[in-house]
Amino acid sequence: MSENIAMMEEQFNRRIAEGETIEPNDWMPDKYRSQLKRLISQHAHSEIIGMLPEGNWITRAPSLRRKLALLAKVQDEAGHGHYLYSSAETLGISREEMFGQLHTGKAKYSSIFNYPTLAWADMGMIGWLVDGAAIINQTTMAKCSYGPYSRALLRICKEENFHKKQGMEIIATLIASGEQGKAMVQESFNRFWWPTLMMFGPHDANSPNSPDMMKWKIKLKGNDELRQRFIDMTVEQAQAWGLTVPDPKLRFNEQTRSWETGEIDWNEFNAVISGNGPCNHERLNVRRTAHDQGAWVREAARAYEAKHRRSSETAE
Ligand code: FAQ
Repeated sequence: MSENIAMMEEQFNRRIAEGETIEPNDWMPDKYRSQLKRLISQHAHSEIIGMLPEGNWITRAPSLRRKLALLAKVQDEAGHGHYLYSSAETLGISREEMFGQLHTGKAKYSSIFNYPTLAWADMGMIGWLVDGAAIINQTTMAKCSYGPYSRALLRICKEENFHKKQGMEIIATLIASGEQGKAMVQESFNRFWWPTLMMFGPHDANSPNSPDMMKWKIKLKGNDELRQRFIDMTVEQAQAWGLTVPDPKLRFNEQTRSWETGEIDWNEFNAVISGNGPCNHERLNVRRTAHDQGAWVREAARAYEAKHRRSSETAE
């Protein structure tokens, strides 16, 4: 490392330690930049692929009110994808490059969206559990060191809060409808509980990205601490609804005042994140097809932009 770079890095680390925000034109170490590109683009892909499991139920929502709410939620996820892709672009990566990484399987997206949505109760479960987990992770990261990501997350979290309440309302309504509705919720809970715990990533000891990310305050808390926060909050909500957490090893530790769970099936997690989960192929195929079918829109947008550029140049 040249002396000059070493000095810049020292100054950068000092800025981070003092809680300053890093902005796109500031100097940053290459690895800080590449970690952010990876993290933010994966998050953007998660929002876009995350539209698919819920999109599946728009035509089958049980009432007009539910259909409107679900449509609005899925549109919000598209909006989150756009803020996040824009935020990643500030680091010098183009949208086309990010899409290429998604479509070739080079970039990851959240494991949770590779599970099917088999029942209407799953729409409640996604709001309650998946948005609930996303909020815990993202409200913490909203205080991260990179300005454009932190600002995008502030807005995203406000909308995710709405999404969570929408999901909880679906669940409360199904439970209040009687035994059949409650059984539908329990069945969905049984399928979503473990995959939701996997959203927080591997244990800290097996998380290769955490040391750099925490040193640079991209991540402010480890995967295990955030997962535990989610478990403690959610187990009590499940109990209040009379639901059973599908984990025979679940027990309350009086000393730590928190809930201990059985072990996550890491073989399943590894299979899902390496492309072999229940819906990986289907999700990517839908996404690639949508991208191909949208080629004419991108072409028209480019032609429109070029025409306007030419006419403003002529006017000058
Ligand atoms: N799924 O070293 P770590 C949402 C990968 S948005 C897939 O611990 P890191 C909104 C990881 O990438 C949900 N891959 O990684 C919504 C790495 O592989 P790589 C998405 C995972 O980055 C709601 C390897 O394993 N949220 O839900 C997963 O330090 C409803 C080693 O892991 C975000 O993206 C996983 N679960 O920590 C939308 C938030 N976990 O890249 C629609 C931002 C780990 O080296 C409907 N992301 N991997 O090849 C994060 O906070 C972090 O990326 C973690 C992982 C915590 C997910």
